[in-house]
This record gives sequence, C-alpha cells and structure tokens, in this order.
Amino acid sequence: GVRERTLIAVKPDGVQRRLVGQIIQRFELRGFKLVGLKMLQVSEDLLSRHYSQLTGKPFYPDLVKYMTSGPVVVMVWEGYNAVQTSRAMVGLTNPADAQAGTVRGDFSIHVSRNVVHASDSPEGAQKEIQLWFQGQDENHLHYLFSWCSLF
Ligand code: YYY
Ligand code: MG
Repeated sequence: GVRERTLIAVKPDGVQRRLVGQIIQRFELRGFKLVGLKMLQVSEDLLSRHYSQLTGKPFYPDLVKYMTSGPVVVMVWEGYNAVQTSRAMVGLTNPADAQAGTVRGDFSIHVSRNVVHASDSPEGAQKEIQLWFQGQDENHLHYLFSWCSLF
C-alpha cells in the first residue's frame, strides 16, 4: 500500500566505510519517507530473532561476528510498495549477482560483507520493525510518523 513500511539497516561494514549518507540519499531521492532511524550495537539475542530462519545455517556464526563487529544504522522507510522497491534498490544477496545501480552492486563484492539489510516481505517488515523499534523507540517512531504526516 501507499503507507507500506520497510526496515533497512546499514550493516557494520557500511557504517565503517562511511556509506550511511549515500544509502540514505538513495532512499530519499527515490521518494521514500524516513520515519525512524537509530544507531546501535546489535546483541546476539536481537540478531537471532532477526535472523530466526538462519540460525542453523553453516554461515550463521560468521554472520553473528560480522553483524556484532560494530554499530549498525537501522531505519524505517515508508511509501508506496516500499518493501519490493527497496529490495530492488538493495540488489541480490550475493554482490557477485547484484546489478550495478543497486547498493550491493555498487558498494560490495562478497556475500559476507554486503553492506545493507532490507526486509523481504510486508509481513517480515512488520515483524522486524516491531523487533528493532521497541518501547521508547517505538513511541519515537509513532511521533515522527504523525509529525511527518503534517506535510
Ligand atoms: O535478505 P538478504 O540479506 O538478501 O539475504 P538472506 O538470505 O536473508 O541472508 C541474510 C544475510 O546472511 C545476507 O545478507 C548475508 C548472510 N549470508 C551469508 O553470509 N552467506 C550466505 N550464503 C547467505 C547469506
Ligand atoms: Mg533476508
């Protein structure tokens, strides 16, 4: 829908490489509205809930090391078809397969350092937004949302 929301995170490599601004700019220029943003160090507990389908995969231990190696910048973006369009903007999971013009296709070379996360379905997005923006952060999100709606 018009007010669909998705969760986008700049992973630790993206933050360390100073790519946050360029990634935000792509979403702003495309026409999406930023309705939540914070920087945090991810806990293993949060990560295992976020990646609950992947905890049994052989690469999961390395994924934990990577995702907890430094702060991430997590955002909620809103707008028409936000989930599907952001997946297209982010590109395929393996940067070797990601097209030029996508975030991963332009900024990364290996699946274990692919710079960004993007929710892959509206249901997944809703779950992830609830997981990453809880309590005070959730109030902040709602406040920002109504404030942004004024114009
Ligand atoms: O949604 P997306 O990030 O594109 O891919 P997922 O299949 O959900 O995997 C999450 C995350 O796990 C991926 O972005 C990198 C990492 N990963 C990996 O390191 N090696 C793989 N073979 C598959 C995924
Ligand atoms: Mg995924």
